Amino acid sequence: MIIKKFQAYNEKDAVNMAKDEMGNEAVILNIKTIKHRGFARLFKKNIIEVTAALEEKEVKVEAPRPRAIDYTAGDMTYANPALNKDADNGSNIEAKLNSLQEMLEKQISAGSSKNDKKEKEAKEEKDEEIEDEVEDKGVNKAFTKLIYGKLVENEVDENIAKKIIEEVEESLTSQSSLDTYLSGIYQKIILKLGQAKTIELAEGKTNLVFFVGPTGVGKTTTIAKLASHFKLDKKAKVALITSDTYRIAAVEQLRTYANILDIPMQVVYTVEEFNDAVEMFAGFDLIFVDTAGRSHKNLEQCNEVIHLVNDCKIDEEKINKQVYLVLSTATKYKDLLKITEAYAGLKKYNLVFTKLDETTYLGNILNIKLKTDAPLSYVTSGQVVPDDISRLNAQKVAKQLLGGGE
Ligand SMILES: Nc1nc2c(ncn2[C@@H]2O[C@H](COP(=O)(O)OP(=O)(O)OP(=O)(O)O)[C@@H](O)[C@H]2O)c(=O)[nH]1
Ligand SMILES: [Mg+2]
Repeated sequence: MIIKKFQAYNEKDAVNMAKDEMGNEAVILNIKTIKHRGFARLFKKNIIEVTAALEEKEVKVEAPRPRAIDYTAGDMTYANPALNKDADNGSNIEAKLNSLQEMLEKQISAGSSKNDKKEKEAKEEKDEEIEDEVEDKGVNKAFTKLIYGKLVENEVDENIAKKIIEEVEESLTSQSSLDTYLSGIYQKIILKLGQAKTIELAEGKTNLVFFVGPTGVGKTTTIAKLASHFKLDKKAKVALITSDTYRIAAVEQLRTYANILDIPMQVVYTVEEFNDAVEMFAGFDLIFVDTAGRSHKNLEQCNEVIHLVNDCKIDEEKINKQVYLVLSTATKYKDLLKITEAYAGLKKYNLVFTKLDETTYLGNILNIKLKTDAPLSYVTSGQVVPDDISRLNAQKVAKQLLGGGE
């Protein structure tokens, strides 16, 4: 993994610097505000430091791989008493996870390459500290089991949890410390979650944004939240189209939001009417398309939505089509798998996860991201329009999956 830091006066510039240098695949591991101390803080702006990482194609194995892990065995002790010294119990791991941020920063500063002389010296000091730790510790089986247990408890698929652990262990030496190990797992999860891809206004083009998915997951509410954000905060020219004509209440629900936000709305029954509506809204920045919720058990109904998305007539020079598959975090993993299968006909889509306020276990976000390879985008965590929505924060999700953070 390549880790680099970028500093700017605001988060956006720092993230852009990271992307310019490391490419779009770079994933943000950490965002830190560096405040000036003393008198300087009165007239100097704070600096935002972004730490970005990039997965290397080939994983270097520095040492022979540790023994295969028995994830289920109850035995937590080693014959060698020196290893037992570090065999964490539940409360110890909680403490480590709670100080994950601090620990991570230490690991990142030790691992990232810097030219600055002073920073080089500081790095060497840190390296020594870490080497000391490495010497008197050692990743042990009990710790591995606890990490695995945490991930599975948070509903990460067992095979995915095993894979993450194995991949991290491949890059460790048998002498690596628990802190190195834990931050390796944390960083690996962030890399697997990937960079969230959200709506970006494109100059001179209309973003045509479809929201599709099962019944009642929050498609219409999510559209209302985003429409409000883009209209009020970004001053964008926004329009709505709904093809959900199966329930009168559905049209009325969207019309209510359209009226409050003073946004034009068109109801369409066929693909032809849809094409006309898009033409009518030519020159708008954003057109949100609400679709009828479809059960994955009724493939014919799912295919109707897929047909609209795939077969509508789009002038690619003027229109940037994006599709968001909306899923609820409260849905069971097996059902989520079936849902993504039912919507597989969508050629390209991003994932929105709703109702994070209704569950503590976020494993499905990682599971479905890895199963579909579709980028994650927004998460919603309540019914309030427009507040309860945000860009998915991979650091937050990773911490939660490891049992730390909120
Ligand atoms: N707790 C919680 N409820 C939400 C969230 N998002 C939406 N809801 C609620 O979920 C219910 C369904 O939301 P809708 O936006 O109508 O869902 P939909 O996907 O458009 O539903 P259909 O059009 O019937 O398929 C409403 O009561 C929303 O207020 C969320 O993030 N958390
Ligand atoms: Mg709806």
